[in-house]
Amino acid sequence: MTAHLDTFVRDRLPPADEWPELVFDLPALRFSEPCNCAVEVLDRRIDEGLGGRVALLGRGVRWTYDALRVCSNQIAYVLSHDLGVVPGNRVLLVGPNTPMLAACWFGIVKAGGVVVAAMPMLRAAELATIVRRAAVSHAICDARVLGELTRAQGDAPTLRSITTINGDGDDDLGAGLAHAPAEHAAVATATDDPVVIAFTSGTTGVPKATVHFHRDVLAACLCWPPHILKATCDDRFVGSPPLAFTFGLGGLLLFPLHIGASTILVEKATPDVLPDVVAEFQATITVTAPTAYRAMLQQRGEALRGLGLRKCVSAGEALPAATRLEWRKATGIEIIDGIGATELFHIFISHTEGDARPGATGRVVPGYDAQVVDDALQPVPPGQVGQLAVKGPTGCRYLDDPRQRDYVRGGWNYPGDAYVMDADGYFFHQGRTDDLIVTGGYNVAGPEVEAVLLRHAAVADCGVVGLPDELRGQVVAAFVVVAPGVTPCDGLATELQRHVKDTIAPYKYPRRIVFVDHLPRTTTGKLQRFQLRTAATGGGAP
Ligand code: 3UK
Repeated sequence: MTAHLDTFVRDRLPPADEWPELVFDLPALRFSEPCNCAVEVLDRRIDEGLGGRVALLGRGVRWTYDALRVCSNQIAYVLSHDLGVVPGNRVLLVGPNTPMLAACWFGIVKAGGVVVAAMPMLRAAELATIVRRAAVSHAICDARVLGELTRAQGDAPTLRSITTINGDGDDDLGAGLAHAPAEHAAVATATDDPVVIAFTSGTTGVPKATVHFHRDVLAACLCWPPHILKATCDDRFVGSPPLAFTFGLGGLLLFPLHIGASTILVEKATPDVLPDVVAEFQATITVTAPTAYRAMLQQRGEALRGLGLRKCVSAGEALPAATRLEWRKATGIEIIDGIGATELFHIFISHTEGDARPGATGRVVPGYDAQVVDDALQPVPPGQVGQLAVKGPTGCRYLDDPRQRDYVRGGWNYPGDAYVMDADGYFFHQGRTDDLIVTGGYNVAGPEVEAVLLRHAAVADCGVVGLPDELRGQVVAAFVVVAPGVTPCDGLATELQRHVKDTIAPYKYPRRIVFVDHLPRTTTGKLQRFQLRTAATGGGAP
């Protein structure tokens, strides 16, 4: 069965033999038809009697579950009745994290639409690419993005309607909501009707469009959150990832609401202001990237302890042991690390606070299965480096893309990460397989060297990559941001090299050290190692 009248996405899913094997072993992962995940995540809380509790907080906003449900019903009504959205249509959603953006997510899903969320800082050309790839018909954008999106429309003929939010014009959604009824039935979608198209955050190459179904969203809510995060309905979530990134969509919207907790959605949650936002809204759980935890430590130090935080989640890239240790020293909190991927929707290897091992991402999350394999895709024994393979209730389905056959092989998903698993089942990240440094015949994992450098007091942040070298094939090069008050000089470079040689095998030491003001990162906090490589080989400043 399907509720989609527009079957564009369903028609462009990969052929069945290219899908990952899907595993639904956890008893909680039995879904009945029909299934609209907006109803399951949001409306069910009202059925459970939580309607009067606070769902969303933001600047000047405090919405209960009841209020959010009504608002999302009204948005669904306006989309279906006024704007002509038909189940299966793709609806672009662009804007900074705000309560209204979140309400629109639920409204689109209730209208049977497929949400195509995009980061608000994208420019017209990038927005046009997304609109064309997903054949988007309708867009809801923050009023401040309207100019850019209107420019994109010229290059993206499928886009026939743009509605703004958080604006004050007549064409703003706010005007339409005034006449919309509070009650409006959600479209009775199927468990396997597509509901989200997430574009990969793109540390390399051309973005890929990953399709997730209603049941995938619910599976994500039922695996990592209850088994690892273990938040309660009294928690208040806050953090930096945009809702356009599945890390943010899950961590800052779906997971809190699925358990009746509150989430704080603010436009600016960069590390310089995040501690203030935590204090202002009395947040108990932070969701952000390792680089943000490091920056907060640099800027606030011991003052972080007074914030009243209970849990801290890190994902997006490897959490170095030094950052984990420093954060615990400053706050008393053991960070929960977890690796997730857009293709798998959310986190599949992680650990509880009591189960943390410095330098390890954790163990496989209940509901998932993971192994480390060699080039022939055969499992390697513990202690040996190989490629990470994973499967579970969610998995990779690219929209009409031959790269499906690279990501999924033999039923397993291959996120592109090198890992070592120890005898206890802990997974240690060794870098991206495309980032592994080979120097003089030795394999060096950039993140390992980064972790060592970060233990030095003069280092605020760093990125380690391989640069081409006639003699060694590649040399290990470290791009270093020094701590406040430290002056970069040759003496410091020598000192850092010695520090690495004293701590790990000397062949891993960075033969080249480049001091930089900042590192190139994606908006989701991921270090763009390819930028460091191209900059250093003549492509301009990183
Ligand atoms: C890297 C990590 C080591 C890794 C994401 C949580 O990052 C997310 O999705 P993306 O598609 O990137 C996936 C890739 O990022 N990575 C992410 N987390 C970690 N490496 N340790 C980590 N803890 O290379 C992975 O293949 O942007 C993260 C939840 C949802 C997500 N989409």
